[in-house]
Amino acid sequence: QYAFYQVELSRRAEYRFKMEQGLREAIEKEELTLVYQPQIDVHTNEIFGFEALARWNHTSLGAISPIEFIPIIERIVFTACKQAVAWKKFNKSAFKMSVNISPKYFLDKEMVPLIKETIDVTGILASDLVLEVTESVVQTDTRNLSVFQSLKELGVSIAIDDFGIGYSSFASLKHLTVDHLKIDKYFIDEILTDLKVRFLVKSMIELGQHMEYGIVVEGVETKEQLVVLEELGCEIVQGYFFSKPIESENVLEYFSKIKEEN
Ligand code: G
Ligand code: MN
Repeated sequence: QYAFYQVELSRRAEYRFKMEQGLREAIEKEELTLVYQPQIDVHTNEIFGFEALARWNHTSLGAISPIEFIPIIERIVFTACKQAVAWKKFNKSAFKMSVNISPKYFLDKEMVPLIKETIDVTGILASDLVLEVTESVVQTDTRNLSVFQSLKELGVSIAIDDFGIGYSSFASLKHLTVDHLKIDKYFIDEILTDLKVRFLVKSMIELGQHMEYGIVVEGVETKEQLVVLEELGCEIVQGYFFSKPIESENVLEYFSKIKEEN
């Protein structure tokens, strides 16, 4: 009998083990934090919502995005909703809270019940919760379709994250009920220098408008990019030009600042 020892495989398994163990400890020690990046409505200059982003600084693995680890996703969704409800008491006017849901979790049997429980326990308005999913789950796989259906029954909003860079199946957009498209930063990076990119963004915005999806543009870093995006009819913008992700204790201050500006 022969056995092949694959160094790369065991290294990956070891990394995974180390990371999951670290994440468990991080939850216990509460080293894992959420930061919130504002999304601005360019027509009214008001806050459309926030995207909750997890930050975890591991001593030996560095800054890691922990979104693949299911107990972490559950924790993130719960915390983000609880925060949204608390901030809404202060802010009065409505805003949305977006959380990233990994494709792996999207098909986990615990996902829909957990989202339902989170809405019930935190009291967030279902439509104020936006689940961001990447294009890979927007396919006409029957399992995905039934999850989309259940989420729609709960009343939560769904955004297609990183739109345009993955497998965009236009056919599946025909079957699925989506609320927002998030146009990926990849396009915004070149919107000033590449006319083709500008046409692509224009087309995505028009597609969204015809389908009655909200359009969120990610990764806007400069005034010049914003000017072009406004010309193209873009509605909601997220990016360093407006704000980097903010720590939770500074969010109320941010609400006040925006109110003063308007
Ligand atoms: O689409 P996704 O959820 O993967 O993107 C969120 C990530 O993009 C976050 O890590 C956030 O910090 C980052 N991000 C948001 N706006 C900007 C920006 O304007 N510039 C850059 N470089 N990164 C951004
Ligand atoms: Mn996202």
